[in-house]
Amino acid sequence: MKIGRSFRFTNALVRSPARSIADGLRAHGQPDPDHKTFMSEHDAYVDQLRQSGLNTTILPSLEDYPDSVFIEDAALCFDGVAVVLRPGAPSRRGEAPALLQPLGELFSETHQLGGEGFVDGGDILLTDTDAFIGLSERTNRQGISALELILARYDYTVRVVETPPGVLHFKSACGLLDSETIFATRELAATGCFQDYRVIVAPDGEGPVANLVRVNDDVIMRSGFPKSELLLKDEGYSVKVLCVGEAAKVDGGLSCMSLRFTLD
Ligand code: CIR
Repeated sequence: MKIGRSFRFTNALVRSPARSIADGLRAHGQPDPDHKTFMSEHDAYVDQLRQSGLNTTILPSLEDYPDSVFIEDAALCFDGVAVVLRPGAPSRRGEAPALLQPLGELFSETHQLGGEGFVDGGDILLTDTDAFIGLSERTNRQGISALELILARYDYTVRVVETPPGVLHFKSACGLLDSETIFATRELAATGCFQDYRVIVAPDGEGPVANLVRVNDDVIMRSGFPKSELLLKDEGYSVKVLCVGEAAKVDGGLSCMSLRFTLD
């Protein structure tokens, strides 16, 4: 096992937002995202990944799949290995087969989730040693068992956890800060699921910021959450702030718009 494998990366894969993003799934009837504004926020996101040291490949948009910009839900990547998942939402199932070719070109080892179960990448938090996988409306036990068979080969201990009620994905409520530290909402931290880790709790009222990403030396977080920004800067992290307001209208955050990984 390599220390830092959970946040030291060389590459990222993103998918350009489709014009159909206005039809993206959302839980609470938020307004439609505007494609042009989404594009400019996405450009800034890609710029930041590149500034954080990632060789970033942009895949073309998929108009038939409004939510396909949220590429992280359709695959899991680590250490030169790609696993094509099976998203839980029926309208998103086709996003996974669409990744087979691009991932096959980049990775020497690719797997497809076996069986009939479902897993969304947004429900998987990888640390250097553990794969926390949240049961959610998108991820079920059958899917987790199939993924466990694959992950066991790569030195990950699978920890099945509960996504808090009303939260879309497990990682909507947490993000990795470093090999020992996780940032989490108060509600998720209180479950005790991260007992072997140092947990920094998101300030009250700033729950949505928990879905941050650590990329090499930087922690990338959503704008508009000043208490969290200050807290993480005080903890010594190099914080980069991005606006993802259009993604948020369809329940998207920061982690879900990229797959981050290391290629030799
Ligand atoms: C969905 O409901 O599937 C999309 N509108 C948003 C997915 C965001 N993905 C994530 O948090 N991992």
